[in-house]
Amino acid sequence: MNDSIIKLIKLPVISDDCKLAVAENSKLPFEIKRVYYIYGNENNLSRGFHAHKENQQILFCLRGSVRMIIESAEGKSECTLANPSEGIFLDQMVWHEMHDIDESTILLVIASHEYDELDYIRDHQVFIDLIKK
Ligand code: T46
Repeated sequence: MNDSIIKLIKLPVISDDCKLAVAENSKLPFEIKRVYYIYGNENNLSRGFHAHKENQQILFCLRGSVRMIIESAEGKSECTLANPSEGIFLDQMVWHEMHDIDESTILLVIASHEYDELDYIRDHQVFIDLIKK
């Protein structure tokens, strides 16, 4: 395990009678081109199991929790996200898996690129070969 590969990004939170977390381009490691969210995981299936060649992302768990497994050229680690204002930075060439997601979990992802299936590395052995180069 190499916990230093987990890069958490804390959003500023304004607290009054509720909490308001803000993500602004100028304070992020990339410019936001796409936002998507994942919810309604009725069968508690794990997701991810890929890396991106170019796309960079920050994943937030807005409701519930998610156990993230992360692997990069620097090693492998895992963490659990449960704070809506704290996201995990998924840089280029970071293998990621999302586990222990239940039906009520909501994941929000902000991304540096629009969707492109050609940007995905979905074969773990191909990923390992690329990061060893
Ligand atoms: C990621 C993790 C954190 C689209 O058509 N447009 C989109 O913007 C996205 C994100 C997905 N799709 C299609 C591609 C597949 O046919 O939706 C289907 C499910 O995608 P996938 O199996 O990649 O879903 P996850 O939850 O495993 O991964 C998603 C993102 O795809 C991925 O980029 O990093 O969340």
